[in-house]
Amino acid sequence: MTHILLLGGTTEASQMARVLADAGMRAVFSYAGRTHDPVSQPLPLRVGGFGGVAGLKDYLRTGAITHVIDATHPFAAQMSRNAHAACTACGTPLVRLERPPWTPEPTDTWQIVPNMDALPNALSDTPARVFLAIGKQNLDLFACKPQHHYLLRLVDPPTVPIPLPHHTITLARGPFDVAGDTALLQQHKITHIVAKNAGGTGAAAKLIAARNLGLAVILAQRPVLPVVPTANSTEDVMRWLSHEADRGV
Ligand code: 3Y8
Ligand code: NAP
Repeated sequence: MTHILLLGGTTEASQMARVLADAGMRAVFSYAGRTHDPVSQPLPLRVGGFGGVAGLKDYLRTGAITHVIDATHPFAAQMSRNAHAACTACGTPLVRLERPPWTPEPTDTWQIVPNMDALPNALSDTPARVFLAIGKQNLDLFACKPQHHYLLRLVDPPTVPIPLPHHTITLARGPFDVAGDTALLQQHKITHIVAKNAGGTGAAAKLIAARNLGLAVILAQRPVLPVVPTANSTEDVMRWLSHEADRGV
């Protein structure tokens, strides 16, 4: 009896949940519980960590999970690594639903750095007005560059002090659009965009707005993830599921 664990938290995960629900497939949608009021899903929900690899293995076994779809964000590297380790240990088929990274247009002069830690040093020392569109989990990286004014876009109000002396907070949950992001960048007189190369459509608007306004863009490359079967669309995932079914999984 098929029972799918869908690791969520992205636009693609929500699209996948809709496809699985419409196909009448038995599945559970998993959130980490990072936000107060996540978008509802057309599948049964579970919220919170599993308790590392061991906890996830227990969940796979006790939940009689037959397949795992990792549709987490490309920067949710720990979850993806844990999913690979637990599924390998349990012999549970795993597929990662991923979206391609953003690529610059010929006229773009994006600065690409290898990882999140390299982002602050990509900023010059001259005070700038930076749209720091990385959420709230890595803001401390920028404490070494207090001279800039940072515009922070958060899903929920911060629960701890922000380690940046000059900052403005805007609360919003994507997906975002070009008109809104253009207005935001102009309103705050932004000179630089700093972000993760998340890919996808939900957060691309800021890059298009930056291109239109001629602003500097600094992007962190994605972490390296374990090699697992991958899918670039919900259709690919459904084909993978039927192929696994043909194999008797
Ligand atoms: C909890 C679920 C959907 C999914 C929507 C996507 C699009 C909008 C763009 C900017 C960048 C950022 C952030 C972002 C985007 C989508 C997608 C995406 C970036 C929600 C969600 C959860 C989270 C967690 C949250 C992180 C934060 C990152 C904000 C829901 C809305 C910056 C990533 O407060 C916190 O602790 C937030 C933490 C991880 C990164 C960070 O380090 O702060 N996402 N985002 C998921 C869970 O609990 O499992 O609340 O509804 C989902 C979405 N966020 O179904 O429509 O697919 O990428 N999310 C980044 O790209 O850098 C915003 O502002 O331009
Ligand atoms: P992470 O650093 O890769 O994972 C840290 C721990 O959080 C995991 O080991 C796991 O805890 C728990 N976790 C993560 N995703 C989970 C999920 N979908 N279901 C259950 N537990 C989960 O994760 P993250 O970067 O904080 O991302 C958390 C969530 O936000 C994910 O759903 C991700 O898709 C979403 N998201 C992240 C970003 C981003 O920029 N990182 C952007 C958009 C959306 P245990 O070890 O206890 O199992």
